[in-house]
Amino acid sequence: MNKTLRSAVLAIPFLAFSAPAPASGDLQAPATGSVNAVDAAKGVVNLTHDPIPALGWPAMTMDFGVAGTVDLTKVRKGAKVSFTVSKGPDGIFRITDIKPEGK
Ligand SMILES: [Cu+2]
Repeated sequence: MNKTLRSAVLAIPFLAFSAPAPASGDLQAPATGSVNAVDAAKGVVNLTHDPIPALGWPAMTMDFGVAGTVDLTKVRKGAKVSFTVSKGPDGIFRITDIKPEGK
């Protein structure tokens, strides 16, 4: 088998992996970032997050609202965190899980 043909054959299985579009209200993605500010009373956290490829988002600094189940009282300014961003049925992205990175 020549080199060009072999490359073509090896590439074929990857064509099967096109990501299915998630149902509305079902879109969520893992992310990491660092905490700039926390307002536990309002349920808002300001983060500088790394790129989120699953959402097509570049790295940026932004406010996130959190779901009612998220306890922000243990989230500290300056902490590196892992979190989950989920798109609600209202089309708004919120944090549904947040914890110190690596835990
Ligand atoms: Cu963002």
